[in-house]
This record gives sequence, structure tokens and C-alpha cells, in this order.
Amino acid sequence: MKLTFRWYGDNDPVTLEKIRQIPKMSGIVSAIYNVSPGGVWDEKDIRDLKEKANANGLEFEVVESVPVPEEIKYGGENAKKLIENYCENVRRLGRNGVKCICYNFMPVFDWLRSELEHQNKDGSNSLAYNEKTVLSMDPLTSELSLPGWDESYSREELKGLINKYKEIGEEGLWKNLEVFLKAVIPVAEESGVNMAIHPDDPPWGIFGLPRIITDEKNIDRFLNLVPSKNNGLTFCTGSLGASVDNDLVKMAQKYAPRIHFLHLRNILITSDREFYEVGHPTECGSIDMYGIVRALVENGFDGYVRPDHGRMIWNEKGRYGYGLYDRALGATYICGLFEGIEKTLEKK
Ligand code: DNO
Repeated sequence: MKLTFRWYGDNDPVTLEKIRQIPKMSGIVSAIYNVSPGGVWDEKDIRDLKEKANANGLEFEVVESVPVPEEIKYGGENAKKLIENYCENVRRLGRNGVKCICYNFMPVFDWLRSELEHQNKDGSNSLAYNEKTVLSMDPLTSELSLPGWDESYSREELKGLINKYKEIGEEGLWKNLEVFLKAVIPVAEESGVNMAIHPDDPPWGIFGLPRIITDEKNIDRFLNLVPSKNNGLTFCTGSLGASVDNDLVKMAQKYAPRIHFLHLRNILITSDREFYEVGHPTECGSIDMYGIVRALVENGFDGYVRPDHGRMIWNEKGRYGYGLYDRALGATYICGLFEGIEKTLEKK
């Protein structure tokens, strides 16, 4: 495995100089942030990003994300052209040494939370989700918005978009995903890039919007749409683990060869559809981090790993979920888990 760390570019308060000091850190996970979804990334920007990382002793082999524009997801009239642009980004990234691209196929909203600074007993704070609060902010019926929402849509645009997805429903979204994959995966194969879809967070439909990368049955269906190794997964433990119906150890075992990117984080489920994010170790939350990593190692996982969301600790202020301290603690915990498990298995 290769340990990586998400970096949001020059405006990220967590600098490359700091990231490189985390033990065993091999590279950054980043993206080009000055192009809106659907646009083609300038190859010079990609090269500059790689050079910046390299100058700090870090690789740049993973992109998170090349965002999929809404029109591709709901199948609008420009979808074909936008898919061509997407393919061009895959080619350009592959040419510049990127080996893994993380993306998602969630309509309208990416991750959803009801609280960004949930106060924990130990004085830290973290992201939290409470379904009742979320549902009370349905954009179709309420003027309130949830923390972290993309405010670039007007309320009317948002309603229009949500209604488009309601019309096409889950099956329409599957169809559009299939069209996307059938165009993109052959390009990824030629470019030496593994595509790694991120599961929906949380893994269930919200506000009547379809969400499909949610559970084992749907992931089976996804992987079979295009049965190529390059059509793979980002295994995000915090996203999939929010549903108690998902058996993550079993899924890790089953999907290991198709998991190209691993997001390790832990959550504490406090009641049905209610959780908050906790420190990475198994003991801190509801997710069996050890069991998952062990299942992956035993089944030949050989991808990139990053500590996902951390809490805000030691009075750090910064991008929610993406401070330095708790993610760095997570990184060293992850190294320990892998080292322990790998050495135990070698001895057998
Ligand atoms: C949140 C992230 C997601 C993720 C995208 C991938 O912290 O896990 O925003 O990057 O869903 O496309």
C-alpha cells in the first residue's frame, strides 16, 4: 500500500512541508481547483502540481476528484460532449503520472452532514449527521440550508435539479452511469489509470434524490457494468459504514482486487441514521478498522490509502474534516495496523 494525504492546493493551511514530515507519507491526493466541473484541465497546471509535490519529496499519483458534472449524471443534452472532456482529463492525468482517479456519482450533493462542529467530550469537535435535522432542511420545502452546501446554486436552480433526478429515478441514474463508464473505462485502460468511484455519503437516498453506490448488491451491479480492473472502487469506511446493514469486513474481502483507493475513518453510530466522526482507531467508534484492513491485506489489496476526515483537536482551525493533527495521528495508526497485520501474515 502507499500512504497518501489529501492536499487542497496552495490555499490549504496544511502545507506540503508539513505533510512530508508524517512518517511513511508517499504522496498527495489533490486536484486542479480552478476549472469548474465539466471543463478540461490544463496540462501545465497538472505538471506544476506534480512538480510542487515532487519538490517536497512527495508523489502525485492520485486525484480526488475529477468531478462528474450534473449533466452527465442526469443525462442532459451536453452529456456526450462533457464525457469527452472527462476522457480528455483522464488522458492528460495518465500522461503525467496519475494512476488513480477518485470520483463520485452522487446527484446534487456530495457528502451531507447536519453539523460541522459537533462538540466531543474530550474538547475536540467533528462532523456529525442527524437524519431528522437533515430532512427538516429539504430544499424543496425549506429555505434553510445545511452546513457545507454548495451555495453556487440558487434555490430555484436547486429545485429544478432535484426534480430532474426525481424524474429519472434510480434506474435512470444507473443508465447514465453505464453510459459514462463505457466511454471512460477504455480510456482509463489505455492511460494506465484506475478509476475509483467513491460510495455515497451517507449511503442512502436523501430528499427523494437517488443514490446508488450504497451497499453490496449495488456495488456488485456497479462492478459488473464494466468488468475491468480499471473500473474500481474507493472503499470509504466512514461512508459505507454509516449503514449498519453493510458488512464492511465481508465487502473488503470480496472487493479487495478492485479497491484502488482506501479512505480510512471511523464514526460512532449513536442511533439509527445518526452518527458523528471519531478518532481513527477501532476502539473509538463503530467500525472494525482492524478487521477491514486485515481482510484487505489477506486478499491482496495493493492500492493507495489515506486517513480520511479527522476531528479538530488541539485547537486547530481549518477545513472541516481536513486539519493536520488528527489526520496525522490517523496516518500513523494506519501504518501500525498495516505493519502489524502484514508481519503476522508473513509468519504464517
Ligand atoms: C469528503 C470526501 C468527498 C469525496 C468525493 C469524491 O470529505 O470524501 O468529498 O472527495 O465524494 O468524489
